[in-house]
Amino acid sequence: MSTVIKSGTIVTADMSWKADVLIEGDVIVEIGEGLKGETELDATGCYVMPGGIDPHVHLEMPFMGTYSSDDFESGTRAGLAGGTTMVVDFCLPNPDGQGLLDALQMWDNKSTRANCDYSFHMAVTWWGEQIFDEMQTVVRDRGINTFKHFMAYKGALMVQDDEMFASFQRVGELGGIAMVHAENGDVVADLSARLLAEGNNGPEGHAYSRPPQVEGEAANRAIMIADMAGVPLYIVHVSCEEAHEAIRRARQQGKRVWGEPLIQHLTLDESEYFNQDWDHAARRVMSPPFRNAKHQESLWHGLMSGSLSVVATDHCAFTTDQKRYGVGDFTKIPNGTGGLEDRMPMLWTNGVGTGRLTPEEFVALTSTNIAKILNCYPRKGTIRVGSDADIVVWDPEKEKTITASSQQSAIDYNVFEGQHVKGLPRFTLTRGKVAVHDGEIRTEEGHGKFVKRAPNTPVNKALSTWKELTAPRPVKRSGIPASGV
Ligand code: DUC
Ligand code: ZN
Ligand code: ZN
Ligand code: ZN
Repeated sequence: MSTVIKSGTIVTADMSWKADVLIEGDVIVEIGEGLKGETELDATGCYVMPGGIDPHVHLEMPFMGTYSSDDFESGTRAGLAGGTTMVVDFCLPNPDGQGLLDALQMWDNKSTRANCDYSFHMAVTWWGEQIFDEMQTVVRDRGINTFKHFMAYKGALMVQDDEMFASFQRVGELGGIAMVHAENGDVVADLSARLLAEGNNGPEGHAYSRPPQVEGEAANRAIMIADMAGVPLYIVHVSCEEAHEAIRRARQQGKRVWGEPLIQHLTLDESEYFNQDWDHAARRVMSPPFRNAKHQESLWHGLMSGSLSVVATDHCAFTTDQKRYGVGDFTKIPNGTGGLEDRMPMLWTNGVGTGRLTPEEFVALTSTNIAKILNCYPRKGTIRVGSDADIVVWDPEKEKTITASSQQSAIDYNVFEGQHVKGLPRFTLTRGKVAVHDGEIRTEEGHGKFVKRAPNTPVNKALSTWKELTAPRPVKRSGIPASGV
């Protein structure tokens, strides 16, 4: 079965050119002029881009006393509707001692319903010999090379610095990448308790309890710990200048550190929490919270200058009823917002449409960069012969107003409600199968396959202080440390 995408402009992270794309089965077999196939998709006036990769989603995740409401079926359907053809979900072992392999079994079961390809990151939610041992199996046998650590959610998912340091060293040894949710969980817990004691129990308390400093401090700490452990570091949901500044500095110092802002933080601000009705604000409660215009500008500049590498969603959707678990206590509002269907159109509209980003940069930020970081490039993340035919045919003239009533996600609202977007998929293909055909959804439950990702070899220790740390130490005289030690 062959399909040809005719008369479009191919856009990769490198360049754009006019050509047809011929697909046989799952893969791209030819790129050139005048190609023929059994099925023809007309891409006149459109860009032909690698499908989006969303490296940060939580589908059917047990969290804060409930489960996130989009599962692998509705979540990947939403992604495909918006031009995303691969998602990476976080496998979260129960911190009460569940092993990594047991947790993976649960994630394997849930993910069989995926409409598009997917992979997992592994979360390290507690530390012990079992975790140390199983990490090797996770990397070598299961093809998962990324390990996430929560520096927040005290008493639940949070790990301590000594655990993080031990885990980071192990990840480095195995050729993996450490990831962090960077927020100082101790400070958040203290501020939350104080706010509640003062009677500030509404959703705006959530924003007050997580100021930019808690994120900047944790991002800095994670960078320094990663440096000492000799492991590359990926910081998820970077929302503020303080964390961005730490990432910029680290990168300038030659450290392998990447930052991932979310489309929500780029386009929605803290006014969503203040002087709003309870439901409106609670539906937007996520961690980190939305920030002010100064922070948003910093994030955009990071994308434009290359100090921030990837735009994701942290898609973690809860219904209004679920959000209402937190009436009277904002710390019980399930944290999370949706975005899978809207990431690509919102970034195109607010990035390319405003002249901040070129189409090539858009491709890099939504697909190519993360495929390279996660080690699934060029199978994913580009348009080239031999690559999987995960493709979005993007119509820059197609417009809509985002509204919950026509979305794929299973929840009853949309945080982007009323936003006008220009730039939408005409066709989305997942490994050669047309999943979106001119507005019509033709997804196939179970079509998605797990994407294995090999560790990075040789293990990357290109970190600034690594050599200093391992160099012979200066001799101590009469118990007084030599200066500089
Ligand atoms: N933040 C959220 O808002 N939801 C899921 C987990 C997270 O870190
Ligand atoms: Zn997080
Ligand atoms: Zn600017
Ligand atoms: Zn997350």
